[in-house]
Order: sequence, then C-alpha cells, then structure tokens
Amino acid sequence: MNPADIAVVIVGLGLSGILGWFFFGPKKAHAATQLGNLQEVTVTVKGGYSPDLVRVRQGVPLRIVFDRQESGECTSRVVFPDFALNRSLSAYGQTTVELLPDRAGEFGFACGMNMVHGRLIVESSTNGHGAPSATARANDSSPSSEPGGTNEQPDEVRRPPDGRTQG
Ligand SMILES: [Cu+2]
Repeated sequence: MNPADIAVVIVGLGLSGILGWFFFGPKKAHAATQLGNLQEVTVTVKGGYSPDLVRVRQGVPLRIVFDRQESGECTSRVVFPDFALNRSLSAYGQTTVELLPDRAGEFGFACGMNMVHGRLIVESSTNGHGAPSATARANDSSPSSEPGGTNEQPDEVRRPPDGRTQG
C-alpha cells in the first residue's frame, strides 16, 4: 500500500462513519430558547418541519413561530392533537402558535393530513426533588407589555375562601 491508498482507505472509513451517524445516530433535538417566563422556537415549514424535534421545558408557555416557506394544501394546517390545537399556517408567512406544555413526555404534531410530522419533547421542570427553576421564580413580573394582550395563560391561582371573620 502506498500513501495514496492509505489516504483513500482513511477517507472511505471516515465517510462511512459520517453516513452511519447520519442514518443511525441519535437525532438531536433542538432546544427552545428560554426567555424568562416564555420559551420560543422557530420552525421552518417547507416540505416538512425543521427542526422536527423540539425540546421544551414543562410548565413554561411555549411560543412556536411557524415560518412557512411554501404554499399548497399539505402544510397549510398544523395540528397538535395532545393540546387540542389546530391552526392554519399562512403561505410564505409566519404564524405564531402558543401552548402550555403542562405534561412531560413526547407529543407529536403534524400537518392537517397527518403526512408530515414533528415532535415536542417536554422535559420535566422538576429534576428529582421538585425544586422550582430559579429563573422562573426570579421573573415574577410577567412580561405582559404586549399590545393586544391576548396571552392566554392559566395563571389564576384560586385562594381558599376566608371562612373566618374576626370577632
Ligand atoms: Cu399534509
């Protein structure tokens, strides 16, 4: 074997490694960006969802901006069955979808025909012994300075009625 042959073998091995990783390696989930008491991710819609695997935190309102770079019927709708959410996506535009991932686990989403798919991986916010995340606590003043104010957040904390009067 001369050096050129050895180089060819090494390149070949490297290429097979890359191909093997590409097809059989672990799929890397894209983590949503944490913005205080909100997490956001942009998903490009073009023949599929990119990223199609999104890692989010449990209990933090999630905003998904679907950037749809195509027209046509297939991806004109996105459906999150587990969140009872069904939204039409405008062609060549961005559509914002908001939901609260209140349960940990994996939840699929798909086009209206259930042909193209993506998944949300909701990670439990409590690791082990239930300490609430420090960032969520620090941002107690929720950033509700948006015009319109159509944020739907289940933030009503009911206090038990005060049954006692002072006498
Ligand atoms: Cu479709």
